[in-house]
Amino acid sequence: MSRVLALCGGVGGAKLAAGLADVVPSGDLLVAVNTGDDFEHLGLPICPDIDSTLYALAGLNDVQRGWGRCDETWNFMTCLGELGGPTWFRLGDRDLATHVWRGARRASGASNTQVTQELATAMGIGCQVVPMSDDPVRTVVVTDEGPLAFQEYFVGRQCQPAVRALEYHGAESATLQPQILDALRSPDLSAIVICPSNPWLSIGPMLAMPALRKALQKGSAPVIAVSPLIGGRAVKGPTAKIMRELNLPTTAAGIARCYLPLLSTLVIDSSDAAQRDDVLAEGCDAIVTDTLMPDRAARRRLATVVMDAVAGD
Ligand code: FO1
Repeated sequence: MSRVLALCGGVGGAKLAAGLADVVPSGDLLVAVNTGDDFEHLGLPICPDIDSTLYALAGLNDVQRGWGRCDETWNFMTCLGELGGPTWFRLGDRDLATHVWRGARRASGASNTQVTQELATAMGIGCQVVPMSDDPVRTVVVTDEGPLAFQEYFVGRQCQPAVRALEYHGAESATLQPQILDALRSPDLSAIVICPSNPWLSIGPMLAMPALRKALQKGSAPVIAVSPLIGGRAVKGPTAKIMRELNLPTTAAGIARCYLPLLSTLVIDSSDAAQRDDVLAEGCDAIVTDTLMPDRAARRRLATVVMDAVAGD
């Protein structure tokens, strides 16, 4: 058996997780998901990255919008607005069922891990999907306008304030989800894949947990990351903007630096092929391939490249 641990958060990450689920036997794939974006809204526990990952793995995600469910309707939001309720954070009618059910299960004592697994099973997902921790970790974006809670920055302010720093409240004391720890200690672990998620917003909260950081430092298995940049830009989201604001080069080498010294290999896009030597100079291996994932075939192809790199290690 050869197990794979994927670290995932956000839309790009969820796409590669779906590709990996197509090429790795379901019992061998564990997808660990960022919970730094989680917050309570209208009395409901919202776990955006878990939901993006579950919807992508189940083929229920909205491809155009990038978040939430496909074939969505918005009657709840319309009525909420008519009642004077907050409409800045949109919950579609179909999506709402996930949050209400998660809230009900949590209120009856189920952990976030249990609920996530129940949701995954109900959606017909074969691989294991787990939150990075069952303890609360909250990403705070320190901006030129002061500290902002993650969703206030991301959705409320549309990522406009300039980022000065990121804080991951609770990460230092959060217990790493036990299945992740088991995978990291397993002699069968063949690779840790860092999906093409935002290094600061999606992967940063995970790496801020000492148990995960230490396990990666020990070299449990090769760490292979897929760069979220294509031609110096993110497909979606503020990765490049944040890199500029943090005075980092918006290049593949800049991404490699986020994960060094933990990183063995960085997969970069063909349009960034000229940056391969810069990545090698950072001290890790580099693989050049097409990293855009517009459809299932592309997701599966990229996942195959990643798994072939692992096998060839
Ligand atoms: N993103 C938005 O840009 N606007 C929204 O109104 C919004 C609502 C929303 C509801 C549920 C959910 O699971 C995700 C939602 N997202 C929304 C996406 C989410 O805030 C971000 O994509 C992630 O937190 C960043 O990875």
